[in-house]
Amino acid sequence: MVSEFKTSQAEGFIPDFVNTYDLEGRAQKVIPADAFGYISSGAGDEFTLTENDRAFNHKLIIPQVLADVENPDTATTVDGHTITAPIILAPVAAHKLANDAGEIASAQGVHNFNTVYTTSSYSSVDLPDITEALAGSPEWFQFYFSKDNEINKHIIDRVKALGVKKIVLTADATVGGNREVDVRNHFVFPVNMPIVQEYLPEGVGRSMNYVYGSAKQKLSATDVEFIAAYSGLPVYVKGVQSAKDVERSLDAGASGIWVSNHGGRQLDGGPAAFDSLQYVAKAVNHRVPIVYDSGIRRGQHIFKALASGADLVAIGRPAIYGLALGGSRGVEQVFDKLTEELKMVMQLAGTQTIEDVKHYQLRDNDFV
Ligand code: PYR
Repeated sequence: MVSEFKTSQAEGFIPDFVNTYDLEGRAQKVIPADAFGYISSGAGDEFTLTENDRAFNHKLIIPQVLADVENPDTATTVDGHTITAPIILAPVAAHKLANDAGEIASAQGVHNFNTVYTTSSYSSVDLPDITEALAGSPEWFQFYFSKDNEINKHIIDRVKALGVKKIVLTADATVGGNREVDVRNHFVFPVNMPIVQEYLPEGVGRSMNYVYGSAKQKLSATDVEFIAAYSGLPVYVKGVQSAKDVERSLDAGASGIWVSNHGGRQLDGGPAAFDSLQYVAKAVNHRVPIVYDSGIRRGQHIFKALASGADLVAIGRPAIYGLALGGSRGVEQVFDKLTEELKMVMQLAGTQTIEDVKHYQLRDNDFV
């Protein structure tokens, strides 16, 4: 058994918050070392994790002057709901690792900012409490699929009853990546995962590999078809980085594609997700919306992702560091900071609206 777990209880705006990169070192001081290692690290040599950040330099935003732009508008529409900016919360396991208030505080922060919250199957708070804290803001549900379809049906019944708008099938984590930091730290979850308790009755004291091993390994197009047919909800496939997986997903009835390499936590040695985005966008060819995550730390990253084919970007670690340092206010502040940066980039790039950003032509960087 794990000994009693004590983490941050912070609630309130984070002082001297300059950019999201600064938050990691500060969060490290308030999150227990093994939990911080789990959140922050990537797989193997962390090549892919590092590339996620570097790859944004492969494309350049050329300033547009005399562009007749003032006070750019970052708002966009999702699920018939106008959100403050095209930045949503990615699914992240066990927010209680970062703050005692866990997903409740994250959901409140997301609601206060006004965007979409993606509930992780491995949340440390149960579904109704997250939905209540969201107070009507759009909620998507990220599925880690059970091997048992009766359990899957029950989970779908629960999320549908709560009014969840979309189901996101994470398909790139059928086993854990090579999380060497967790191995060195002997990391096990000190908190439960109530949403999946039917297939993971005792989450406390379990390693990430054990948790992944409890879910389904042999995912295929049939699983996408099953979720779409049983739920009647739009299904997004998350972890797509190739044209082949775009076709498999769309043929199976997916309503959206989520480009991600899981924040560099899964297949080390793979491409930066941003480098994959252009191939995926070409293959999707505007047939369905694209969500992008992995490495978003700056407003300019958001601009580049939108100009490369994404409709929305999702953030994980920066929001979790905000949660650790400032609870719901910290989460809100991270979204606010990225929006403020995006707005500044939009002005300097001569783009008034998010649609303008999506039509903006980035220049290839021939110098890297
Ligand atoms: C992760 O640790 O990356 C999960 O998605 C659970």
